[in-house]
Amino acid sequence: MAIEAFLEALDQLAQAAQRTFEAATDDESLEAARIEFLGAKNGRLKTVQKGLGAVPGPDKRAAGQRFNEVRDLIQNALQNAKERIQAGSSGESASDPRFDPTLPGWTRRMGRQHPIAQSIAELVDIMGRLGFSLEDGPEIEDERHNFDALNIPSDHPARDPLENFYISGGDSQVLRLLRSQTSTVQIRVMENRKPPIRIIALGRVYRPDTADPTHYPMFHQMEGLLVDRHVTMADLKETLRLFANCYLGTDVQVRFRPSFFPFTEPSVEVDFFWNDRWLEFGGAGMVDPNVLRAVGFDPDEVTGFAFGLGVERLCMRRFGITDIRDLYTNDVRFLRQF
Ligand code: FA5
Repeated sequence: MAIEAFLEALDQLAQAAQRTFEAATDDESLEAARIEFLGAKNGRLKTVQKGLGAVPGPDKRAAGQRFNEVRDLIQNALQNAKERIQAGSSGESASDPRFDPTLPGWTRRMGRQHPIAQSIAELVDIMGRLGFSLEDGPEIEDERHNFDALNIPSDHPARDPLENFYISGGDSQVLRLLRSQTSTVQIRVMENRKPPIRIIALGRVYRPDTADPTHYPMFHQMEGLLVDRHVTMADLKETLRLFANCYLGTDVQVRFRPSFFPFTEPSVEVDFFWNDRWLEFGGAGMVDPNVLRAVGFDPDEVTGFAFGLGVERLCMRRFGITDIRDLYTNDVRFLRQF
């Protein structure tokens, strides 16, 4: 074998070995590379070494020297790769003079869900266990679903432009608005389904309320609706008590105060006694017979209960948040706590 061919084979081997050791990412791939190039029996270095015997006598010494250099080079490449893998994927090695072990490390923070998203997931889970399935409805509503079908007459103060976000333009026949309550979904479900119905709806609602510690112009409600034969106020009370026990703990009590909503009769406000205080969380009642008739149900055949709870207030009590505005200021120092 001419010395040129031998040296060429050595160069190619050195390059291939370096590339392969640099590409190794863990102990297994490095060991596989070591066997490929430095294996005692069939390693590629061994194979090339066999060609040394065929190099003509006068060139043998030079060829042997180059062979030793390439062998050292490959062994060094193996050693470097070993250190790199031991030092971890950062590529820093303790023997690297640029590595300063006194510098603070990189902390990677875990992302987390917003407290409202966490609350919604838990509310869906609890109500699911009580047999309520989740329904959805649009945030841009028409007057029929937000008011008319809910027995809210056209002169009712709840329809006042100062109390709602009406949307101008579009189809002039239908006045649209950002929904002010999730009770709209009650109607959408009853229009499309026959009893028994047992659903919740969870989503954003909008009211031009001035922001203060317990009010925000955009907030979430959890609506519940159950329509079936022989549904009574006792079922409503028991369902809300069970819900409150699951979400806020077994030390919570539930109180119903007489109230008025056009779409329920009788109507109540729902308070939970928790941490030494009564707090209002929502409204509820027995579905008004007018509402049942408007969707084609016979009030002599079926009855129902409905409730609408403020999700922010539930979430605030649960996490000990005292100002609703903190939920929407998007200050990660605050949100990171939950
Ligand atoms: C209603 O919206 C009725 N639709 C509830 C209902 C449903 C009654 C089904 C009967 C049957 P109300 O306007 O009271 O009710 O609002 C319910 C809850 O939403 C309140 O108790 C409160 O927890 C929450 N809420 C109301 N306004 C705001 C606001 N601006 N910011 C945060 N939460 C609010």
